[in-house]
Amino acid sequence: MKSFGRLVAIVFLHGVAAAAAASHGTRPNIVFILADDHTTQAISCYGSKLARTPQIDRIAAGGMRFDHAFCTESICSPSRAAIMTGKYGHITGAKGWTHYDRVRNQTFPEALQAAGYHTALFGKYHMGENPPGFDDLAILKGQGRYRDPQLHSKGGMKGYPGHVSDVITDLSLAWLEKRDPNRPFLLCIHHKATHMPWTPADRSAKNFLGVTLPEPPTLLETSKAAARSFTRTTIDKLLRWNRELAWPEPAPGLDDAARTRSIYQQYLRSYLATAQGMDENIGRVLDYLDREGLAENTIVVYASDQGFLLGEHGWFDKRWMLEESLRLPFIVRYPKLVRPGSSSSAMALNIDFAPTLLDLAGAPPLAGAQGRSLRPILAGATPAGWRKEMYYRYYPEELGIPPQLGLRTDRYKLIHYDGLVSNDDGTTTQSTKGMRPIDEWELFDLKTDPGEHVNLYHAPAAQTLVTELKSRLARLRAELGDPEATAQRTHP
Ligand SMILES: [Ca+2]
Repeated sequence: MKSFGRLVAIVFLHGVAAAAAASHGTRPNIVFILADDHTTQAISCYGSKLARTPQIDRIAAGGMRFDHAFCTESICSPSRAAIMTGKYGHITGAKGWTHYDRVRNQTFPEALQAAGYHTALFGKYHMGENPPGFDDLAILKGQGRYRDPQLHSKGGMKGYPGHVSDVITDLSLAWLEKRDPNRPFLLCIHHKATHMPWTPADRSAKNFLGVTLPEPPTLLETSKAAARSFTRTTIDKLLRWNRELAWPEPAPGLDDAARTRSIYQQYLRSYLATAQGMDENIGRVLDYLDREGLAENTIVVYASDQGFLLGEHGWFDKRWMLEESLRLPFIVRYPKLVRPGSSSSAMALNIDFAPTLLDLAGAPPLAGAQGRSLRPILAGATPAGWRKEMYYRYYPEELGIPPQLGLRTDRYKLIHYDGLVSNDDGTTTQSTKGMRPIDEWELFDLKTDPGEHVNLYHAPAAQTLVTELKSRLARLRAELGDPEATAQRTHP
């Protein structure tokens, strides 16, 4: 009967914890789960045919799925800066690989900490070490690594044996156990998954052995646009990272198409298995909230810093303003406010996350935040006049992808590729030779051409529309305070 005594003790202790949890009034706890490069095409509640993500689906089943959530600036650091500050990179300084100005830009964790929240972050930050706003933290060194990661905490750098998704979750659950029960909490769980080099735990990799994934119809597409023609994000180029990926080489003698198909299968198996391990770990956190009676008064957010191309247009990567990479998964569960199993087609941006969470927590808004609180949408009523367009920037030239900016409306997308691009096929991601100027536009009608295949920019019938969209782009850019008329030109 030893276990009976233990059970009584557990029930008692849980009762104490539940009572203490209720003592901070009605202010909600927040679990903010941020994935890296996890895209909606790989998430089953978004209709994926590639894989099941039962735990992410569980968040959606209990809350609201946003079907038109977008990032304002792709790649890890600037999107994370936008998420933390609620502002664009041209305001915070987080353009490309530069970090946001911490002195001039408060983050939502800082605001919540100041409002009395107990705060912690475990996992990837990628904007320097020791960010303000967290009572406790353990941050991956740089990008972090999948196996036996090192994390920087207030006690210094420390190595942790195991797979990074498990380690980050172990640290998060241990923190929940020892948190201050008299205060509401903010727990940021920032996964490394599913960033390259996709390295699943062995248990996850086994589940995809011998699995053949469906191909996107555009896997073998070759682009005619000059701005796209220098990219090194074609599927066959993934093998340049094979020192880290350690994938088997495609069989000798394959033609180009068969070789691309073979690499695509290896890519998807690795990516999806890495996601599966993260999904399992998300389930451990949801189980904890259920077990401790915390689920009712805890906002659970699942998001990624941007989407990713999974072979569409023949590519991997995230920098393009195309739908697969511009769109990010964004799901919010909050039983006290949000109808379970609901979805919204309202346009939500990563800069909305901070204003939303502060609003829901009853904390003051961030000064100068450019995003808006999604609270009314979460409550089931999209305000009249809610945004129908968004502004996108991508600054650095990398992987043969030119700087770009653009406008996405509820129907159209206008992209301006403007800057230098390299056709260097070297082995580094930062190219310094073979630079050439690009100044090219694309216009897509997302209603008639959701796959973004037909560039209407030069079509005579589209010229009135082009003029109107350029005007809207200029107006939005001015409203957001972006001083650059076009992407920064560094060439003569
Ligand atoms: Ca990312």
